[in-house]
Formats: sequence, structure tokens, C-alpha cells
Amino acid sequence: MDYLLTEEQLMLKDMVSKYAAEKIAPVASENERNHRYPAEIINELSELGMLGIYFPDEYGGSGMDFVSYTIAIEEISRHCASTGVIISAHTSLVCDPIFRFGTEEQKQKYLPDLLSGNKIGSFTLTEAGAGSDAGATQTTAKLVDDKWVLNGAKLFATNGKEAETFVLLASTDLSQKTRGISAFIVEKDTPGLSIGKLEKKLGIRCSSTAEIILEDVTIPKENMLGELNKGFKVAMVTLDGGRLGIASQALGIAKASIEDAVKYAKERIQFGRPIADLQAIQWMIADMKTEDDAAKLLVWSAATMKDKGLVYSTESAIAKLKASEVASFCANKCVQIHGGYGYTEDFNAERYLRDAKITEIYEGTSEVQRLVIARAMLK
Ligand code: COS
Repeated sequence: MDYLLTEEQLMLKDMVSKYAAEKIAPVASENERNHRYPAEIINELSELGMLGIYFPDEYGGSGMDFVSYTIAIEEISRHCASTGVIISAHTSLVCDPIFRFGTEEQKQKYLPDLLSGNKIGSFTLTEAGAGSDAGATQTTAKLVDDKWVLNGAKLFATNGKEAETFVLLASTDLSQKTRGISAFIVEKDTPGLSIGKLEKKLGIRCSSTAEIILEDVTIPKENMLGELNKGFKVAMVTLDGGRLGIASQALGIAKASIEDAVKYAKERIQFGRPIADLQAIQWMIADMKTEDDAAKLLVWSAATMKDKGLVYSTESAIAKLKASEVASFCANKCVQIHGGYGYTEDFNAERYLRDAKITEIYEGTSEVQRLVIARAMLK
């Protein structure tokens, strides 16, 4: 399907794929087992311009398109899905809303450090009682002496431990639910902001997932991102892009599952011949490839819509729904083809399965994606 890509996109794909195979693959499993944030890899990917792929040069971005971004996330996630989500959350959920909704001053102040990878970003929407129902946000922001004072606790913030810049959603009018939420840019060293519980997770263990506690966190009035009480839309538009980042991460996991399954099927001898000769295995591999190609077309199509400036909320939900379910399907088959060995840490298959599951949950569960798609169909 690479025939759909431009020369520039193909060059990027080649560069990232070689980097990931040489530098990420050898350390991915050990890092994951030790819950180790891949700081060195993130630094090197920053130097390669991978933390600001689709933003203009004037703010320090790499000036490529969004399709290129999806390709890079896929190639990185092919070897380490944790690294994929670290970059995706930073790019899609922090750099993107600042670029799209920020004032010129905010862009000048925050984007160069974020796009160059000098600083890592974290997006904090979720709370204990506001998961799929993101509008139930209870964290508050009150204007006191012309400054915003934030109080509450956010949950499951990807990059929460390493981030220096947060894009944070808080209620500026609790009675208005989704129409009373505003977005803010908050710096890590602001007094009153602390990192709470760090989650212990089934997979993507190199990326931190943190609770962010806000106790009278006082920030300048100009740190509101976008308009007062329009933050829910900032979050939803941001998640439209973020969901394509996760869909691309899912494509990476699916690709890893297919490549490892094919390799193992050719090597593993049972009944006197490679198991690749068995139709049961062949059909699994055929189904994996077919599903993966379908998912990739959906992701690239929605990414192209974003590049063209079209509204792509429904297409993003469709792509994320399909790609995440395909990642789980492929990872599950990869374990199955590996048999008993697939259930051990001697092979990467078990990691792919653990990593795949979260793509069906974060940045909107598969049920939320179906809700978004159904609402668009039935309105
Ligand atoms: N783009 C622009 N605006 C959007 C939008 C989008 N993709 N989706 C919703 N909106 C707008 C709606 O048009 C509506 O606007 P008005 O106030 O002008 O009527 C407003 O946002 C509220 O939308 P809606 O009524 O659909 O809100 P709901 O409370 O029903 O929530 C879902 C909708 C469930 C889709 C939303 O809460 C959601 O995406 N939940 C999952 C959150 C998530 O992904 N969390 C992951 C954590 S982030 S890492």
C-alpha cells in the first residue's frame, strides 16, 4: 500500500523504520519489563524532528503533513508501542491544541520547546468520575484577582511524570457541564501542582500514567487556551487528532504481530514441516493482513482529511475503532501462532497483546467511538 505515499513520506518511513529497528527494537522488551521511560530514544527522536512532525518550521516543527505523522507513529510503535504513545500524546494532545487554539504569544512561548522535544507535554482531561463522560469534569478553575486558581485531581495523564507542560481541562462553570469547561496551559513547576499515583498497567509500561493533583494552582489569566467555557470543544477537536495517533500506534502493533507471526510460522517445525505449511496458520495470517490493510486505509484516509482541513471527527472515530480492534485481533493471533511460546516472555507476542488492549480504551473506548459514529449516522 506504500504506492499511496509521496516520495517524502516514503523517505520518512524508511528513516524511522531503520532507526526503530536499530535503536528501539533491541531495548524495547527490557525497558517495558522494567517500566523504564526511554529517555535516550526520546532525545534521539527529538533530534530527528519526530516530536513536532507536522507543525510549521516557524515554531520549530518539521513541516511535514499529518499522514507522515501517522507513518512515523506506526513505525515507532512497531517496535515499542510505549514510545509511540509518548510521542503521540505529546504531539496530538498538547502541541496540536496549542498550535490550533493558542494565541500567537502562547505559540511563541510554548511550541519551540515542545516541538523540539526540550519539554514533554501531557494532556489531562480524565478524572475519577469523568472518564467516557468527559463533561462530568469536577476540577475547577476560578478567577481570583485576575488569575486562574485551579483545584481538583486529574487521572491517567500519559507522560504525567515527565511532562513540563500540561494542557488541562477544568470547569469554569460546573452548572453548565460541557458548556462550562475551559482549557488551560499549566507549567509543571507551578506551586500546588503535584504528581500523585503512578498507575501500574497491563502494558505500555515505559510510558507514565499519572494522577495530577491541583491544590490552589494559580496561573496567569492569559494561560487559558481558547475561549472561556469552550474547552470541551478544544478537547473534542484535539481528541479527533489524538485518536488517529492511537490508531497509528495500533497499526504498529498489528504490523509487529503480523511480521513476527510470519517469521515464526516459517521457522517452527511441527509434524515434520514448518507450521506455515498448515492451512490453519495460513488463514490466520491472511486474515491478519486483510484486517491490517483495511485499518491502514481508514487511518490514512482520515489523516488525509485532516491534512486537507476537512471535518474528520467521524472518520477519526471509525479509523480508531477499526485499527485498535485489528491490533488486538492480530496480537491475539500472533500469540496463538506462537503456541505455548507466545505466552512466555521469550517472545514479543505477549507484549503486543498487552499493548494492543489499551488502544481499545484510551482516547475514547471502542464504545465511545461507536457512539460518535452512530450519532453522525442518525442525526
Ligand atoms: N468536534 C467539535 N465539537 C464537538 C465534537 C468534535 N469532535 N464532539 C462534540 N463536540 C461538541 C458538540 O457539538 C457539543 O457542542 P454544543 O455545546 O455547541 O452543543 C458539545 O461538544 C458537547 O458534545 P456532546 O453533546 O456530544 O457531549 P457528550 O457529553 O454527549 O459527550 C462524548 C460526547 C461521549 C463523545 C465525549 O464525552 C467523549 O469523547 N468522551 C470520551 C472522552 C475521551 O476520549 N477520553 C479519553 C481521555 S483523553 S486521553
